[in-house]
This record gives sequence, structure tokens and C-alpha cells, in this order.
Amino acid sequence: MIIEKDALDAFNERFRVKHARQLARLEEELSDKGIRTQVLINRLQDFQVAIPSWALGTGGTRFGRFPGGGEPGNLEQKIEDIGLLHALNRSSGRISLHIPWDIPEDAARIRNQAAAFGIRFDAVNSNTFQDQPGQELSYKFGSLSHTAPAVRRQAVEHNLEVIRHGMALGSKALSLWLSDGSCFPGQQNFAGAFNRTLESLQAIYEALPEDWQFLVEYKPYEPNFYSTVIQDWGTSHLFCTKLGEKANVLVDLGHHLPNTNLEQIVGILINERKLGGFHFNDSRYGDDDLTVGSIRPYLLFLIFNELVDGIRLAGGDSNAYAWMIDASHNVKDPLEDLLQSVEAILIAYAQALLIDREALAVAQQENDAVGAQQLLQDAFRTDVRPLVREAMLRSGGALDPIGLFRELNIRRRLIEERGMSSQATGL
Ligand SMILES: [Mn+2]
Repeated sequence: MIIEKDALDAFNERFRVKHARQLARLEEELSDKGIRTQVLINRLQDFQVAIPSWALGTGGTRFGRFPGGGEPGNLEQKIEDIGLLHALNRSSGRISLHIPWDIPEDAARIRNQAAAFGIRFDAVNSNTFQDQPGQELSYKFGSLSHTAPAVRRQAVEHNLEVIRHGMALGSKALSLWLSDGSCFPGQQNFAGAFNRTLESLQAIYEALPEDWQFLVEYKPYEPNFYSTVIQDWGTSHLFCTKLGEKANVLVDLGHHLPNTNLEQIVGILINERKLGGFHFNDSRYGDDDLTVGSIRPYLLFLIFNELVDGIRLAGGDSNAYAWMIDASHNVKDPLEDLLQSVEAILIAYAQALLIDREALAVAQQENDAVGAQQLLQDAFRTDVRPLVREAMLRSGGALDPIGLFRELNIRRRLIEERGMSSQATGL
């Protein structure tokens, strides 16, 4: 299904006056501080967050899954769903595919379909953390780090296949999360696993096209509960440095031990020119995969405070890094959840753009902790939602994407079209 332009315009018309009033108030407040809102709005309009193909169905835990119906049953329907999101917020114009679940039968047709929705192909993701039906060798004891050369070769070959699919679709990055590790002390020789992984990664790296990036993700635990081969940003950075310029670290917000200073990691990776991309989500305890900004919006803001520096270093390109949402859970409509996540990201970005960076640099130079905190929190406590709405409106989206999603009964219509039991692959 598609969102009818008339319905969208009529919806926006009803909220236009109220929105204009709120925006004018904020513009006045910001202009007192010397902030030009037009520049901010343009930045927000440019910002595009990739939607992963696996987030379009109801997520689950290992204890169960409670699907809500109308899930996309194939790649075409996944692209359609992202088309819906993008039509509503004009900020979800990227899709990130997971192979083997999203292998396109006809790449040219899939490319055209995505282009019709204004969607481009972001990083392609490989999967060696589970066995697929018919797979010759098992990844039970690892893939790229496996002790058996034949298993490592199979895992490398899978990644090369993912690159080939990505090339056919116009993707420019391979994203890799390696679940390899061990569950018990003594099970694995740390250095041996590291060296075997490096060799496998080098084989993949060599096959990357010149204009591609290799995004290397890290995670401290789960599914392995004693050690993970790429456990933290330092290990990922070490691999990337050994691999070369095309390899960069991918930060998943849920992949850190409690209380890790995430914003500092981001700041240092930017400084080292080794930050490649982001997986946005939120968490209270571990890799919770909750809606972005639902638990720790101030953390998200502090991360964007660093990212604004990175974006500035990249010449002001809002898409200097590969942005993606990586969240999944049981209780929300997945499309509404994604709309909430994208909005939370844009809000954090807009707030971070409000920080008086010159004054902050002075406060830091003078060791003025109070002044620095005031500057950050003044920006964080500004209600920037009118700017985000204006950006979406100007780009042709809805003033209230979730409101319109509900008013148009999109989920009910998707259930009518696809059925209650239609289940998305990739979870
Ligand atoms: Mn991730």
C-alpha cells in the first residue's frame, strides 16, 4: 500500500496553524541566541536513517514472539514498508539488508522498486551467527575464527556473496557482526582466535570494491558468555587498523557493558577517523534493543554532541556515517516503533546542533564544569520538535507521522492485504 498524497496533505492542513505558531515561537527564542533555524532545518532534512530489513516484523526474545499481523513476507513487501515510513517522515530513505534472508531474485527490479519510493541501499549485513538450512558446515563453534579452515572458508565465502548482492543493489558497505567467542574458560585460545579472525577478515577486505566500507561491529557478550572475539571498540579498532582505510568501527549502542562512557568512545573514534557507522537502539540493562531514546535520551544527545563534531569534520555532511536503527522487541507495532526511533534520533541531532560550541570550548579551556553543563543542558532542554516537524513537512512528510499512521489505519490495512499470520523473515 502507499500513502495517498491527498490524505497526507489534508492531515497536515489540520495541524498547520498550530505548528506554525510553535515554530515561530521557537525561532524567536533561538534567534535571540544567534541561531539560524533555516540551517538546522536543512541539516535535519538531509539526515537519513537506514531501516534494517529485520526490524519490520515484531521482534521477540528467546522466550517467545507475539506478532501483530500484516508483516512483510518478502523483500518487496519489506521495501514497501520502508516506503511507508519514508513517505511519513521523509527521513528513512535507506534500507539495510540481511543476507541470506533478503537475497534479491531480480536485483534490477528490486533496485527500481526501492528507487520509486526514494529509498537507497545502505550497508548489507552478513550472517554467520546461525546455521541456515542446507548449510554444509556448522557455526556452532564459530565462523571466521573457527579452528577448522573449511568452516572459516565457508564463512568468508558467505561474506563475499553478501558483497556481490550488495554490489548488484548499489550498496556501498558491508556490515559485519561476529558472534564468535567462547562460553567457558579454556575453551578458546584468545590469540589463536584473534589471528584466525584477522586472516578471514583480510580475505573479505581484499574482495571489497574500492569505494566500499567495511563496518566492523563489536559486542562484549551474548551469544557467547565467556569471551567474544571482537569484544569492544578497542578490538574492533585494532582489526580495522590492521585491515586498512576501508575498515571502520561500527558502534551499536546496546553493545557495551553497563555504564561504559559511550560518548567518549564516539569522540575518540571520530578523532582517529575510524568511526564508520551506528546502530541506534536503547537499553536499560544490556543489549535490550529498545526504541531509540526511550530510556536514555540524554545519552543519545551527548553522543550527538560528539557526532556534530564528526559531521563538521566531514564538511557538514549529515550522512557522513552509516546511520541505522538496530532494535527489536515484542510489544509495539514495529512500524510505529521505527517512526518513534527516527524521531528520537532527529531530536537528539537537532538539540546537539543548538549547543554553543564556541562557548563550550571556552568553558572547557577554563575548566568551568558548571558553565559547560549549563551549555549542554540548555540545548538538551530545548523543545526542538517544531524543527523536526518542519523538516519533515518541507520534505513532503507528515507533521505527525505516528498520528497519520494511526489515522489511516495502516496496520489494519496491511493485515487485510497480507493476513494475520504473515511473518517477516530475519528475526
Ligand atoms: Mn547491531
